[in-house]
Amino acid sequence: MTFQPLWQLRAQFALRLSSMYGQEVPAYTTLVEVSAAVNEDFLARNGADAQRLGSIDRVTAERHGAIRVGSAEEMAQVARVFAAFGMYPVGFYDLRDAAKSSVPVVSTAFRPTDPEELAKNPFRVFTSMLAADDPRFFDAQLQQQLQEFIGARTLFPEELLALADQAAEAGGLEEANAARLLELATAAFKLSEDPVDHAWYQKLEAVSAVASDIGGVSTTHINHLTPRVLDIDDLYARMEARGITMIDEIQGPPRWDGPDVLLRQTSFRALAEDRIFRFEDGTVGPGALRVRFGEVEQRGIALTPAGRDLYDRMVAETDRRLAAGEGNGVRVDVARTVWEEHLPRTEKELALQGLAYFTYTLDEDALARAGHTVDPDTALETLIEAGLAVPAPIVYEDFLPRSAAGIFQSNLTDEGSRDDAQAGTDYDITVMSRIVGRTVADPNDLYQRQQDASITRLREKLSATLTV
Ligand code: OOG
Ligand code: NI
Repeated sequence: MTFQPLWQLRAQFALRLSSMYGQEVPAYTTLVEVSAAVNEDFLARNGADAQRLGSIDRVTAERHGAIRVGSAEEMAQVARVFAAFGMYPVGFYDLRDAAKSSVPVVSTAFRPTDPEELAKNPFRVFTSMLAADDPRFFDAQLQQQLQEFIGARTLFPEELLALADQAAEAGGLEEANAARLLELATAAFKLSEDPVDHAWYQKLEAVSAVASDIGGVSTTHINHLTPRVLDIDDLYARMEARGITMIDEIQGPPRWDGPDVLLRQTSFRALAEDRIFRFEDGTVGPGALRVRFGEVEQRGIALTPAGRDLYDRMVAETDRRLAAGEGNGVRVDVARTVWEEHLPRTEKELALQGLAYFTYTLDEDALARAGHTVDPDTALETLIEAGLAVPAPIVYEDFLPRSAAGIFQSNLTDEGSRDDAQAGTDYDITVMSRIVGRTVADPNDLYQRQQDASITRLREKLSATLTV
């Protein structure tokens, strides 16, 4: 019997979910095929440079999933399941205020946090919890009904939770237990064939289609599973050429002639899926729901808080110019102009200005040319400028609230309803940590730690202070 460490369990979990979801949503399989072709062609065009933001093996296998749960209790349970795959909560996203329409959820993402673990398999799941206690969306009676409905269901059977705890504790499982864990964990995210209570579903849908997708059914399911591409513009064009209509624009940064930062995403609209309903007269019959969609992403360099401020200002500036009627209303064109005016054009410049995260390695040849030694008081900046310290980008492993809201929103046919005269309930990263039962990491701390570790190695090698 071979012992399966967490990363192997994670890699298999991602594969299992992918094949299950591909059977449920055939268009996803098309998306994966087109993504693979885009990546192969990109690699052929760009050679070794293509792999600066991750090896082709990692990128080809890379997925993020999105799931939605209904209560703090369910969130705590799903956190236990993900811990069995070495996936831990990172980042807090409040989509209630990020979206114009009614999106009553708060979210985190479960993912590996160590660079080596990310390199082995970076599977991550954006996980949203219904803010069922927020009176802007749900009145007292609906809150009560939601609590009862969600409280009465079991998303994750005891056997799954026990095996998950065992895996997390031991850092893996023996083969037979591993197989059982994978079977139960995958099944927990399968689209249910249970009849959907039509009246209840519609009642929630009037508030928000997201609320009905979460609280209107007896189980949870994968909402989408997202492959990563190295050229999202190429992907977009190829999908449209195949007759698959994508949302109007790619979310996040524009395509431009400089470093890609953060995350660019796009999706195709939710497709009608057959579901069984139980109607008010007691009859059971077929119907359809449109909640699951296909999404694809391209990842760029992680930004420091200073870089993120600049990004936010550039987004605001893009909004301002668009509102003023510039660029014929085409966001990406306006954004590209703003990017060209404000964002450094090279990774080296991003590094020197402290706008993005990098790991630094020593160029031994450059050191030899410099006489094998550097001044002990040298600043890191000087070494970067002289080409002795070579920055390698740290890829952004997280999400963008505005894009997430845009993705949610582009798939809602209805605005839903919300009463902004009411005060919303308070959620933040501390509250989320309490809910999931472990500290939700701040993504910047993780990137900073990785960058610092590389600088420490340089310091030791060069016996220099390398002030930053
Ligand atoms: C999650 C939407 C957010 C992303 O990639 O930003 C997301 C959802 O629809 O449940 O997945
Ligand atoms: Ni997504």
